[in-house]
Amino acid sequence: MKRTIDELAIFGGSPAFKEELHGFRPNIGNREHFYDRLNDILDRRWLTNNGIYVQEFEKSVADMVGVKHCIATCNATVALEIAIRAIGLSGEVIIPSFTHIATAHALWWQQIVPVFCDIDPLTHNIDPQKVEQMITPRTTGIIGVHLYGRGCDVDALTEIAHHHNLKLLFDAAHAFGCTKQTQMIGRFGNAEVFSFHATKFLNTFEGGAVMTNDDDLGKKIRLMKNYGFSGYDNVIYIGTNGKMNEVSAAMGLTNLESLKETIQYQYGNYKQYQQELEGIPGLSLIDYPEDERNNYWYIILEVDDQATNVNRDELIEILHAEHILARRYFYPGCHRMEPYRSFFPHAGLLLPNTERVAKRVMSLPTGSMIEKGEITKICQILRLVVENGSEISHKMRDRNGQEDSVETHST
Ligand code: T4K
Repeated sequence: MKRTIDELAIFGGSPAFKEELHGFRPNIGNREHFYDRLNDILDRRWLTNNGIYVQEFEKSVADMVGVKHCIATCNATVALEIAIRAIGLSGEVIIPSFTHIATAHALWWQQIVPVFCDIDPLTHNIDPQKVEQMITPRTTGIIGVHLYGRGCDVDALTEIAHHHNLKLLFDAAHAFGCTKQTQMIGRFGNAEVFSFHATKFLNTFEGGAVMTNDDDLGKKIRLMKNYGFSGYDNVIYIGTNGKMNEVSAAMGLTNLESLKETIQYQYGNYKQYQQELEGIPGLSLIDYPEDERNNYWYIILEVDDQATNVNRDELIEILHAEHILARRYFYPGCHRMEPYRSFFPHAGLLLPNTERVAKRVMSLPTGSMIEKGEITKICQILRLVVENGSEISHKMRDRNGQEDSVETHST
């Protein structure tokens, strides 16, 4: 355990972890079950194109969520692109800027303008009151994002969509296994999209799915993910190759078997972080309402640098030096990334909460690979740093100043 700031790796001490502690080590279920499925896939020589494992995976997910149609895809970005097209979005679509760039790119990729909306500073989810202000005659829809698996204000967004005759889609990339109040996420809007990427709570290596209760839409999306083929030689829509393969589905089915244990483990990590960080001034964990189900996959720390005296970026630098790979999800906000930054250079003026939150949050390492003792070590470092915030911050700024001047002299 480090007791003084001179022991911190940033000031020359040895790193707290020999190897880098990654944030999102994939959850991997029972290997024997996975190998059995893999062998079966190889024996049967059916690797993709709506194989039996994809069909079983789709049925399992649909049953679990309680939705009529689950259309598995190769990833969530393509699932979003297909859903956006199938629903008929065009012109402008309102989305939060505080999300992964995939939400915005899925629109722009098909010449639809993402109109960035501010977030609620408490939940970090899109603020429905601000949505109303962003509607123009060109607006055709809204994409809500259930950030960190915490459901956004579905009721308010549904009402706005109804009132203005807009389509409503949800990016539920983080929210598999979560509820909004008592309802499983995946059931809302015209459609919802899950991600099953390796770094997600439930993974299929790469993968995603569109969920919908609309029979016609479900049918259309199913055709669109297979180039629009309806029968061997008949294409009836524009389409793409968005198919999930059999190995991915086998991984998904295997991981579904241990979903309960995975959530329990995650919940344990979250509770441990919560307890061990308690009372550290200026550090607060995003909490998940106890009356809603969450997968607890994201441990999000908010840093109030007025109280900690070190800012979020300095904290990240300190943690990285200790080989703790905390991440700034989702800094700096989509509006500050290309091509949006160039097209809408002043978008930030309407996004004060996004700008502020994006500078304050970080995601801490978790997952089934992390041990209790490792979480304790991370929390001890955070406590040591905050207890000595001013001194550390001065030391880092002096050091950075010196490095700058060395660079200036040598150029
Ligand atoms: N919408 C939202 C709101 C999203 O967050 C995302 C994706 C999407 C849509 C699009 O979904 P997909 O099309 O990807 O299905 C990662 C993921 O690639 C991305 O899926 C995810 N969100 C985003 C939040 O995180 P990166 O670029 O930050 O990942 P990377 O490679 O830096 O990995 C993160 C950590 O996980 C590292 O510490 C390494 C570790 N890791 C990663 C992989 C891939 C492992 O330990 N093993 C692995 O196999 O984007």
